[in-house]
Amino acid sequence: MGGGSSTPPPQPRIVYVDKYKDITADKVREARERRARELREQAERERREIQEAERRDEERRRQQQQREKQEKQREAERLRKLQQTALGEREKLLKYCFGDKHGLRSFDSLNIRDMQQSDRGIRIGMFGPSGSGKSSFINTCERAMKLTDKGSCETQTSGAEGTILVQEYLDDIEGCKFCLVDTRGFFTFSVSEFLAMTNIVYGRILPGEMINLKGAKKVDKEDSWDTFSNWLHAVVIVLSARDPNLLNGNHTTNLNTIRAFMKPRGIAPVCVVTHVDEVRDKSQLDQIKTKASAATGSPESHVFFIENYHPEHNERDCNIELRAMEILNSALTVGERYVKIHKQQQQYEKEEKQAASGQSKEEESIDSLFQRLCDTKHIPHAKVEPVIALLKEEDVTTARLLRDNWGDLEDELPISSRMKTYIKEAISE
Ligand SMILES: Nc1nc2c(ncn2[C@@H]2O[C@H](COP(=O)(O)OP(=O)(O)OP(=O)(O)O)[C@@H](O)[C@H]2O)c(=O)[nH]1
Ligand SMILES: [Mg+2]
Repeated sequence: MGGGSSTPPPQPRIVYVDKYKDITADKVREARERRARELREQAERERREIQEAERRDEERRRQQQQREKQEKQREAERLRKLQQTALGEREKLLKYCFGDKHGLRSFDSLNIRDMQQSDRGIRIGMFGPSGSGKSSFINTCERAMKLTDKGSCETQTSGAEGTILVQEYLDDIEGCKFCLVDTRGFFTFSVSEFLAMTNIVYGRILPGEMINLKGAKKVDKEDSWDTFSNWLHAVVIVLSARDPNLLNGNHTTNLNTIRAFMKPRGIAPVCVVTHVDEVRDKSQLDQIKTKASAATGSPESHVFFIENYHPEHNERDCNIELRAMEILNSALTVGERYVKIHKQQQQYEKEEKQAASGQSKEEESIDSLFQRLCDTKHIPHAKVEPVIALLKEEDVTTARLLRDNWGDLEDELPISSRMKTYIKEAISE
């Protein structure tokens, strides 16, 4: 092969690059400064973020406090309004006069002077099984009406079975035109207890009187107090929400006789169900209401739940008091209606009698007036004969003359004050 001199292959050229050749001291400084600036900016950002988070926390706390404060203010305002409402209701009840509920116009043609002049006004009786909370309910009403922290009615009494005690409450409030009548000791719903109840309804038992059902002390008709203003005008049946007899329906049978007694007479009872605080499952309340209504014959609108004041419950609770006053108002409403029904029945009877005898009221003779009195009040005629004789001697021969001269005659007549009340009632009818 020609030549033979061959050129050696080119050696790879190695170029050394000094990658730091551009790094001047300035650039290093710049880079450091940039880095420092970045770090500073990051620190600043983080600081701001922390500050912002703190500010947000603070804002949240402030808003929470604000909300709590507003909630407290709202609560205080709600309480103040409740207290005002309770005070207003109390004032209204203290000023209550007979006829306020239905309006006096609805009594236009009826003689209601006895109710208007009575100190006690509408008498509201409490009935119900022993321990149901009658006395506690009276205490709750007393505390609401008298603004005291304790009622005067004795509760949880261990009254012996077979005796019933009747006591009046709220009659001591000056000018109060209704009172509550407590009955203590109903246990068995027996015939004797039913009779005792009717005696209480017709005012044949004086407040403070103890009835012994076993007959040791029978109600003496002569001692009775049975003018209409002393009857019960409203009945409240108190049942306990924890009473098994209410829940299993036994009370519907137990109270049969009482319902049968009240309905035709126009007595519509109000039902109060106590111990509602002890009903844990509140969804049971509807069922309890239905059962209480069936047992008492009260429409469901007249069945009220209440958690009574307990003797150790010293703080006032406007909700409890408002409920108690709502019940009182309901009792006054049914009471007025009962008075109206009773007076109308009386009036119809009188008109029928007058029509039958062909007499007009103004012409009624003294003999006929006293006969009527003896019939309605079960007075032996012999008792009134001396009075009739005396009146005839004075030429008082008609009911009208007796009425016109009553002021002069009243003190002269040789009769008891109870009889005088009867006569006064009869001539003013
Ligand atoms: N938790 C609670 N206890 C009540 C309530 N009402 C009454 N009590 C308690 O039940 C018990 C009986 O109440 P009273 O008021 O004495 O019952 P009463 O119907 O008057 O009973 P008698 O006079 O025996 O016929 C007492 O211990 C009361 O404190 C209520 O609504 N809730
Ligand atoms: Mg009692």
